[in-house]
Amino acid sequence: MKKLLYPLVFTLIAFLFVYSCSTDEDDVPPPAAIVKKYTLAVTAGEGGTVSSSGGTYSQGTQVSITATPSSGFTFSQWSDGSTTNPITVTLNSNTNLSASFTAIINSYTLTVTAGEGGTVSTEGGTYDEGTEVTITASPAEGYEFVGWEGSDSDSNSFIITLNGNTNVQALFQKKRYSLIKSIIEGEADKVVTGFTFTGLIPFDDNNIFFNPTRFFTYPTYPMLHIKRDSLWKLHRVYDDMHFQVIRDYKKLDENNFVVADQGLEIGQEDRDAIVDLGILDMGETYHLNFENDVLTRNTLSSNRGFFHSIDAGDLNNDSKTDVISMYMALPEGIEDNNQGTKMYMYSESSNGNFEFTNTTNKIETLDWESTFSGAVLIDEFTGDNQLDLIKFSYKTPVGFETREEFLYSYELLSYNEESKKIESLHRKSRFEEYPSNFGIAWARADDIDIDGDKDLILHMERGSGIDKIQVWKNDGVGNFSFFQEVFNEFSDFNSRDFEVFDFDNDGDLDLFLQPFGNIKFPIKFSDYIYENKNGTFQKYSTDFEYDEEYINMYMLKFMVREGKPHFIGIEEAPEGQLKFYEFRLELN
Ligand SMILES: [Ca+2]
Ligand SMILES: [Ca+2]
Ligand SMILES: [Ca+2]
Ligand SMILES: [Ca+2]
Repeated sequence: MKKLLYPLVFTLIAFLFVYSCSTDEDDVPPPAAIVKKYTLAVTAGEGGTVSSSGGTYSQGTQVSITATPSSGFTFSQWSDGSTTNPITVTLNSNTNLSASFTAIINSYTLTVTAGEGGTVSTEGGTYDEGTEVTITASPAEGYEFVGWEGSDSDSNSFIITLNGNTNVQALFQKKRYSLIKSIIEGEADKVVTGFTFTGLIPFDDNNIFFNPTRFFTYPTYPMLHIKRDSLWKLHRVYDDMHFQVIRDYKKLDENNFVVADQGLEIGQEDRDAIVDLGILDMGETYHLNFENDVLTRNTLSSNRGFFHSIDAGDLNNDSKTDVISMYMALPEGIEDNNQGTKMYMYSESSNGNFEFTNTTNKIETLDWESTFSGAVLIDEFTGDNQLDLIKFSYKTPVGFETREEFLYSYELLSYNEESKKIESLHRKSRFEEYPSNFGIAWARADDIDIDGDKDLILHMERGSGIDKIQVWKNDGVGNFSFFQEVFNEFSDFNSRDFEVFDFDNDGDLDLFLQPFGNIKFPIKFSDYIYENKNGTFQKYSTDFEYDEEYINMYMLKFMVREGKPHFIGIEEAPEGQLKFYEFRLELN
């Protein structure tokens, strides 16, 4: 108890002492009041800044803060609800203050129109800045969407974000192609794939003859009649009419045509350097008649051989059609009279009866008969209105010896009234630009440069899929010189045969190189068309392609239907089935 009492007593005495002193000195001021401090924190929301981020201030201090909006924004309000700017804050407590800003919304006009040939999903309207509007263009029947005026989008449907007044127009054009797909079911032993590309004969608007026999491979297959109603349909299989390999054909009139059937490839069953004599199965020259929906066949040649090229015309001015069928050589040891290249001639017995007899004796025997030739052509080349005949030389094939002086040449023949024979007018050899070890295998004549004489387009081959297509120009009397190489071994697709047609409707003939063998998809038609520009062929300048549904296309064959260019495409399909595609081109 004693110990607790002492501090209390001491404190009491001290208090009395202090109190007595105060009462003795009246002017001493009271102790100063303690000044309070507060913090101010100022922040800016998105879209602006504030003049101060705050700090620590004495109680009652007034602080002025300015909120400054960024470009595209306005000041909205302070976090205390005030819209005064600048704002003055009196610090009587710790204070947080935030400025908020609002984006300025502009409104813009969108105008959407459709060019000829289609419609658009919206006409547009007035929208706040930044609004996203989806626009879709829809082509009318027979038209296709090609792009937008006012937008880089190449899709027919795209989203536009409005950041200004905007005009867009959907552009359409007449469709460059229309497609008819026909799936033809055939019996497995009548229809094969991997067929040759030369066995399809587009006979007329509604009839195609197709022999799907393969190169080098047994068995042979019958001729198929493929007929078009609204689709192409397998109309008839000619089981009694097989071909070895149709190499070339020539239409004589609306009912008659002749074909060169080469047989299997010079005994080269396996394409090595050794001629496989044992499997030789040679072809013939045939005349075919198609009347009353029935195809009939007559054999013109009397000896089976490697008939490789055919053409027809009245060569000796007697009004009876003459057919020249060119026969490539057989190796020694087969039949003596079948060796060497020979041209056979078959002539009508009377005008227009299409009954042919062998008239080969009307052709002068050439001193280079024993050399190889790959193609013949009949047309008027010399400016005398009398048909001429050209025989083109071929390279030296495997297993043969050829006289050098007859390589890389052509021979032009014409009818001689005195001798009554079709005689050589001249031979031209050794073209500088005639590439060594290439042979001419296919030829067509047309006036490429519109100067009144027929020029030549030539396919030449080295074998193993190495091909060239060259143009030779006529000097007016049948002397040809190299002009242009249109296609060569460096081109990135396979082509051997070609057709001419005025694709761009400007009066000159353009070129379609018929591609075959795993044609690239999408199918870029423009890769295969060469426009005639004042006599020079140039790749077609406007890209257009088929990309809708994958097709493993094997070949595209040109045909004119109803006056328009068409491509007949055949797809690689399971055995026993053919898929026919008809592309009608609209290039004007
Ligand atoms: Ca004749
Ligand atoms: Ca002539
Ligand atoms: Ca010409
Ligand atoms: Ca043209």
